[in-house]
Amino acid sequence: MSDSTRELIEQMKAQNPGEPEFMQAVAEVVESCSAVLDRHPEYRETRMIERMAEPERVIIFRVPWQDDHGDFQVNRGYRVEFNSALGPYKGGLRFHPSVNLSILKFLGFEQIFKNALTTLPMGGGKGGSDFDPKGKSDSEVMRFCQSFMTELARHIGPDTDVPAGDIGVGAREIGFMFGQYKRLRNEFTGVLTGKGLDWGGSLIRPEATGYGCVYFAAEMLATRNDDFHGKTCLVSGSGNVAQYTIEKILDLGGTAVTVSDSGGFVHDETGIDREKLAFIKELKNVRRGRISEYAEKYPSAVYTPVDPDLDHNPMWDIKADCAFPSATQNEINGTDAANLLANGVMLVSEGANMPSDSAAVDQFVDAGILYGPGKAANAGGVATSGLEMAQNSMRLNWPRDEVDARLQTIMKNIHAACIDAADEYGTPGNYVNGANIAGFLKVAGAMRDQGLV
Ligand code: NDP
Ligand code: 2IT
Repeated sequence: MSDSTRELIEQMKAQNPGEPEFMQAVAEVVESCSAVLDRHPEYRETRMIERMAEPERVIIFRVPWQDDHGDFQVNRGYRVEFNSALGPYKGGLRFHPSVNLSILKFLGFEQIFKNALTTLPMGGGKGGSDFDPKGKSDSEVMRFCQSFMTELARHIGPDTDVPAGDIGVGAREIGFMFGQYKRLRNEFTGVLTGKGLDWGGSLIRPEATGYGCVYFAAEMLATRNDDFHGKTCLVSGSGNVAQYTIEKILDLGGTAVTVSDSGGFVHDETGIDREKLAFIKELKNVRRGRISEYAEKYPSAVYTPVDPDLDHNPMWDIKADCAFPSATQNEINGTDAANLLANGVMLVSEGANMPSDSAAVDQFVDAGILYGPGKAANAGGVATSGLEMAQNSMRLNWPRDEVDARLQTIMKNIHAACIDAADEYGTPGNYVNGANIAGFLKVAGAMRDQGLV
């Protein structure tokens, strides 16, 4: 790392104290783009990186609601409107007790580059709350969502800022928030994506992140004349992204052998087939149960609860060919990465956002495996949100095959853009540099054209 890059990172750290996740995401982009700044000194002179790392606007608000006992509750709501150079702010809402400003700023920052890579006209944003939907009744979730939207509604709109789902926000929450927005505004518009199919949603949006992540992985494998047939895959998480990752791995001839939640992981050596996947979907989406139930139902599986005293996750120490982290940030640390590599993993495709910490990323890149960072590999979700916005604007619904074909083309193009940028800047095969540079160049060009705003 050059002195000027190190200085820039240190200066930004000083400006953002107590925001480790945000600084982790920024430092990676700054490092990747140092070669771009050398070639484009005008971007250094116009402080392009510093401007990109400052959100255009951060909204923080009180979310009061009443639980089923009639007790008063209060949570904190956020929307980080990070960058609108390419289009309306676009990005998900996360409801999880761990949510804080650092996490939402890292997610919003990565979203800028991810959305640029999709080639669709979307800026970057992210939001959410420290509300925990776990253990809450449907009525409690509805009252929370209505209160959250009562404030958020004044800041968003179909041409301003278009939120969607993320951890803890799925079809149910999007429905409650959409209903409240419509009531407040007296407008039926595409203000949220991930809507129900009968009221403005797009086919393939629920599947898109997982499917897209596997399409991206298939593109990476194709660079080595390889494919999914016979590949054993580790998948973490058991939510939206994990479920459709497992489904597409099956479609393409591979086998997923793990699935997890915050309580622990399940290892099913015999593979998660379609019947078992249907059980996971029903368990997680309908009954909202724990993944340990999988091992109670299927004797071929072994459940291992999380051990907080371990410095690594034993799930990443299972022999496999590919890994699809699909739960949350920093779920793979340096020890996990070393275990994956020692066991012969040759591909990591990130369904989650920033699931590998920086020590893990360095090891994957140094080892020269096929490593697809989240902002490229999981861009299929937001890309299909962009397709939902397009359909809403036209007041049309495209058929399933058409949306899926567009998603596949977008993932292919993102893969090609990463490869081209990595080649162009002298680090062939480095998808981290490729994604960061290709995304940066597009956003920087738009910011340059639009002047100092
Ligand atoms: P879901 O809420 O549907 O599922 C999240 C899964 O991850 C659950 O199994 C959950 O377990 C687990 N998980 C969440 N937080 C933690 C944690 N702190 N420790 C351990 N496990 C955890 O969310 P999604 O599937 O939508 O999101 C998963 C990841 O994919 C996130 O990183 C998200 O940002 C990213 N992503 C999502 C997109 C989308 O379209 N939904 C698009 C692009 C990226 P438990 O139920 O026990 O909490
Ligand atoms: O991280 C992400 O890209 C998402 N959670 C999806 C965002 C979106 O607007 O569909």
